[in-house]
Amino acid sequence: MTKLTNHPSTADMQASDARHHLHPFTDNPVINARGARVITRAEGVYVYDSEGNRMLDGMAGLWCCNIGYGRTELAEVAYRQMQELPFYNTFFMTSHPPVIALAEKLAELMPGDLNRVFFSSGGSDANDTNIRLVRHYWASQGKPEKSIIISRWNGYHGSTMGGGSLGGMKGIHAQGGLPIPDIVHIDQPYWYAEGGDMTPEEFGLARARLLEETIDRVGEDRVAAFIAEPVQGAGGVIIPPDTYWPEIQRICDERNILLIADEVITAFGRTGNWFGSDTYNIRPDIMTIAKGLSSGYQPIGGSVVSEKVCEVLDAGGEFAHGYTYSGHPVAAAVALENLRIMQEEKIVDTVRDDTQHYMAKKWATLADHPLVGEARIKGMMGAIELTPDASARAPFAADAGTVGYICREHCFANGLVMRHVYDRMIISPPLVISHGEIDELVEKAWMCLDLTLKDVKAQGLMVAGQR
Ligand code: PXG
Repeated sequence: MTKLTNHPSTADMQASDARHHLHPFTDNPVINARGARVITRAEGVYVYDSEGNRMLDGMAGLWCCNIGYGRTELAEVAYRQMQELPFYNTFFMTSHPPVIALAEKLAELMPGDLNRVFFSSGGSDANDTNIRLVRHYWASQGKPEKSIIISRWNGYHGSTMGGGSLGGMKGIHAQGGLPIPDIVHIDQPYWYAEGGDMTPEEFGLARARLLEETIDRVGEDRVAAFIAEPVQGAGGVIIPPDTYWPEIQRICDERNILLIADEVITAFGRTGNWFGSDTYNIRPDIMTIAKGLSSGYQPIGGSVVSEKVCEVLDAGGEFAHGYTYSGHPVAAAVALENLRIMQEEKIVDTVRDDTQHYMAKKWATLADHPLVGEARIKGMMGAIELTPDASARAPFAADAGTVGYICREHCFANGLVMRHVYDRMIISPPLVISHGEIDELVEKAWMCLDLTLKDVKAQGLMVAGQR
């Protein structure tokens, strides 16, 4: 069999990529001028590019490859499923064995009575489902005016019209007529940058109470739901103070609104338990899932819905919504196999009892680096804040992201995939990462911080600016 890795030269692929491929969230002229890095294969926690460079993948692809690369069991399941039933839909009174088995498995793993799943191909379209679903939930109870969804600035919920509207990324809102009507954003629980003189505990409460104040301001009879990530991922691994989620839960319990936990990143072990909702004691009415559901081996996501919500939906007749690939049989079979491996190999238990503690200890050492203002981590998602003045938690005077980009480039050049969100460096490695690989990750991170500091000093960028 010809190996897929027998590819054209890097230069030829880069030229073709520049000519024909529009990349997501990428400045196309910039990537075209320098040429994309072409990733050709992966094994365990490492990815390899077309030049043969090996990199420790500190991002698990894009927060998704939880069981690591190269699991042939998943490939075999996909192969068998494609031969038996490569596609059938789940519309119009039909179903098939893989989707039935996967929905049942998810109901078993989920907290509370999140027992039924509406499938999608990813997180954005699952959140679009959520918008329509919660509005339909209230409308079918005679309350169509309960349509506002409250979310947070710097939250990320995808980039479709709905997902991008729920998210609080100003760059996304600026393009294409977003946000859609009846989405209201409140401030995030980002203590490092926005907490000022408050303690993290005081700040967590203050930011949670913005939800209560906003419900009061717009009127409870107008609010359908609150949506949030247990830990913000794409926003820069914003770990809320411990006071935040209990207060949010209290407010949602006291008010007649639904709570949607967007666990596209935090589900399936990322925060040290099966779900971020377990870690923070959140009782969502709906949970968004994707990414780790199949460890990224197949595109699949979903909205997992509580019995309370399902009862109303059932009484409301047909929900006029669905995607051709809702519950795709190959994706469902692969997701099921991924969950089987995670359970049988006790991957989440190992993170909870062992790896996350080792990682936390090692990650914390980065706080001693002169360029680092804070090193924070929850389970297996972490961030370091780059700063010219740690004691003041100061940002750089240079444009946000200038220093983070320098650091990211050093990481890539030195065999470590660590992303930057402005001047925060973030990691979310495969959950199967070993102690030795964690040592390598942290050693490389330190070395790249040294290289960055040298550049930043040479370029006169070690200057504090204003928030
Ligand atoms: N919700 C959350 C919490 C996410 O992290 C989505 C929804 C959307 O999922 P899809 O499958 O439609 O992409 C996500 C996706 C980044 C980055 O820059 C993060 C995501 C996607 C792309 C880039 O960290 N998260």
